[in-house]
Amino acid sequence: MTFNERLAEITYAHQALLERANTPIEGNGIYERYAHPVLTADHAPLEWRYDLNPETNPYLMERIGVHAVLNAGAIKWKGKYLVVARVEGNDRKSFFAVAESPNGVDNFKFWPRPVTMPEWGEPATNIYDMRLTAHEDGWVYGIFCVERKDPSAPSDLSAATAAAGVARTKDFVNWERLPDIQSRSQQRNVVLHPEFVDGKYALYTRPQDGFIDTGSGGGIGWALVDSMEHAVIGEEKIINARHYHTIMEVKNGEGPHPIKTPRGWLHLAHGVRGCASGLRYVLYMYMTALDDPTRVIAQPGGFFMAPEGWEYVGDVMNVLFANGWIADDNGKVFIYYASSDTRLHVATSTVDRLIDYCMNTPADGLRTGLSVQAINALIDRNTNSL
Ligand code: BGC
Ligand code: BMA
Repeated sequence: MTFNERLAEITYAHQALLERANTPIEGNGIYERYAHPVLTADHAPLEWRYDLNPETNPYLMERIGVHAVLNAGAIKWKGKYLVVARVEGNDRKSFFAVAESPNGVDNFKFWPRPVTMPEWGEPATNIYDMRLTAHEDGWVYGIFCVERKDPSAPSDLSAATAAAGVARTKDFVNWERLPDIQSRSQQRNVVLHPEFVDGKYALYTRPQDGFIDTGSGGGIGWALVDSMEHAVIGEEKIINARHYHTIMEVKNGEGPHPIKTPRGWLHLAHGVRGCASGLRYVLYMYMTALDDPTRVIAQPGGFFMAPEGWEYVGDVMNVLFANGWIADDNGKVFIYYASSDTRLHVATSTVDRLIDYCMNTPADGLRTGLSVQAINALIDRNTNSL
């Protein structure tokens, strides 16, 4: 095949992938999954991967491999559905890139260049999992994990530290980097609440003992800080704790910032448990009170979404992770979730259905006897209503 024939072929295939229509799949009534992922490694622009000059690349080989597109922050902006995805190269470095869609479910297209994130302090080895918040102060903030080699363990090549990086933008191209959030512990899942609380910025946190181990860090925390320009986490209150023999026995973390509804704040989070095949990441939901975002008012038992079918397979198996969702003015909700650290999907629902799910799904009784009791209570109601 000549250079030009090959170029025509890969250009055609890329275009066809980007324009592929997506269709919802009926499921459990709570949400719909979709036939295709919204972004994959193959969506990365050809200009990022190929040297398109026949002189310097006569075989038209890929020069820079993109391996995965996953965990994306999301926001509705100027009528478009925008995600700031974690893009991971074959070199295991991840970075951020903006992609936009006219309808939220297909035709996602990356902007011409990935985000050039300014450094702060010791340059990061890796950055990932951005949570976007259009704050009432007028800025759009991105808070993300900044991973660096652990300086206290120079000979352990896996020893790393995780901190929360902060940047803000008005156009998603130019980012103003602010100092990393100061915290007593390492932090990977920090999320900015969209409103001031008692005149302060409010953060969902996830204190952890080490880089991987959350240890004594009891769950999703909450902290108020005076400024995002030099945020310091002082007092941290655990608002959503982990429990033995639940879907979040080992770790949990806030997803995107919660959606404000008349009935309370709707939260999406991830829960992790350990099993023989490794860590299993699933998504779960809870609600907190409108006048007090730290007070849990509903928490359905078990997971909201777990890997299904081919979602189970990927670079890091058995993982669903979400750090972005969009609530439209008409109440439709677009949940952007990644499967197995490999590709990004969408699921849709509505604010009303998600509230119903949270308010009317039995809570986790934390033991098997109570699970059976909940089923019997449902059977009784169904029998009486016949
Ligand atoms: C990976 C993340 C992962 C974290 C903890 C990092 O090196 O890039 O995807 O969440 O380690 O396992
Ligand atoms: C981490 C997260 C994600 C990732 C997950 C599974 O803790 O921060 O980046 O999806 O593990 O590997």
